[in-house]
Amino acid sequence: MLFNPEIEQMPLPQLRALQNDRLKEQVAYLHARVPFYQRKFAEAGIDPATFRGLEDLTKLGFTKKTDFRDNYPFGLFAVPEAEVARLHCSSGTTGKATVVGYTAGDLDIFAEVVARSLAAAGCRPGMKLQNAYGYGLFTGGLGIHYGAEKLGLTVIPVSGGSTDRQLQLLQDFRPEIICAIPSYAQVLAEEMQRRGIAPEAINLQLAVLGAEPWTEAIRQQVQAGLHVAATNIYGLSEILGPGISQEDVDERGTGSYVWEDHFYPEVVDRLTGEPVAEGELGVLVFSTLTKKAMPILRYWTGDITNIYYDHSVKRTHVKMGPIRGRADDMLIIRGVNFFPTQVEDIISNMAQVSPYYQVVATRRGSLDEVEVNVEVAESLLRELGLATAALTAEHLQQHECLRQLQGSFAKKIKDNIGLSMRVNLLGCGQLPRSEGGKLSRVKDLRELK
Ligand code: ADP
Ligand code: K
Repeated sequence: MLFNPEIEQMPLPQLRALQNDRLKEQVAYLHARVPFYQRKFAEAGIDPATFRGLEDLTKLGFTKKTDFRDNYPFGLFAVPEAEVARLHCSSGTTGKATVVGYTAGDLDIFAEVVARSLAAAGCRPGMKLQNAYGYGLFTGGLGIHYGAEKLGLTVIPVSGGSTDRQLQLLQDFRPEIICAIPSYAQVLAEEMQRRGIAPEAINLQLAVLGAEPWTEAIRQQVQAGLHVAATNIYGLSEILGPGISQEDVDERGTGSYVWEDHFYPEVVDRLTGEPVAEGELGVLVFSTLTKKAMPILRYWTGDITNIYYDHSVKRTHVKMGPIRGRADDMLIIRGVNFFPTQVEDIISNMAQVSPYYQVVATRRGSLDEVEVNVEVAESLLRELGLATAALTAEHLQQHECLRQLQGSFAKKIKDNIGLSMRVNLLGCGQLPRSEGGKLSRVKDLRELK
């Protein structure tokens, strides 16, 4: 079933013309309303009166995450605050950094593209969907929610976590669909097996998974464990939220359709910023074509992937491959975006620790874990008579102040970043430096990649 066959099967020349018209409109709209883009257009020599559309788009520089931070909170909005119907933040950012807004019309489009996505995933009106995406400032929960309602599904808004409750509802309410981050779907599958719940005891048929990278191996595991067909949903807050692209249930493994009538994709070289040939890997860049509260042009997602037309008979829209990595040091931990510099910001406000730290991500079972190794400030170690020692569990036992430091640091991380991390305190020079005295701040030891 196609939710919007007219659009999803629109012949490419017609789709291109539609994108072109919409882009021209978006440029004129931004030019009239948003100083940030007025400046960017002036720098690029773009004048709405002569702008030809898609062919002129590459003249414009990229919009980056730092532009959101610099214009915090509402500097990129194109409508008065009173016309903003909802605000969200990108996951992993508490308050500052990435705020996004939607008009009532934007929310309709959000629901439309999620409804399209769920239909492509195999969902049909009348089915029940257990939504294990997090509800709140994060776009995932509510984004899926309203799209599911628009498609005519019954939504069970359980949100993330509490595995006991998830498993109970799967057995009692018997939903056909689960939406979750892939690693959490793995947890549910493992828990079912551990508790001896047969896949037949639940009624799942479909899993719609996204918000973090995943692999074919994970797909196989989830499909076998939950007795489902599992498809990929992709998105990001700066452009909208989940529902920017979606895999078709009958075309699993061939890429996810990008809803090109609303989001114009480009893939560019990570170093030069130049567009690459169709199918080549590079950084994914999006321009919104219809947004009103916060239209964004040429947003540098940092996600590495490729886009290509595979001439499927089902839809005309372009497909994107799985996300292969990041062009920056962002980590995605249990679906939550996390930059190691967020730890650095906390450290720079704590006198008792040194600037030498390292973030180590591992995957235990199917869930990501993060440890922060940090060297204690030399002054504090001197005070304790430990300046030359490698810190051990015994030292922590002897010195209450070290235990307190460990606890308060972990709490600051949890409060500011929203993720629980284990903190390990080290002595001076205990972290390995490379030749220039430099330390690699991030070690991603997770298998996936
Ligand atoms: P979301 O709620 O869709 O995760 P965020 O703005 O919190 O939105 O995070 C967006 C980022 O999450 C993307 O830029 C990408 O790195 C990652 N992401 C989202 N969906 C997927 C997916 N299906 N596969 C891989 N990475 C994804
Ligand atoms: K994410």
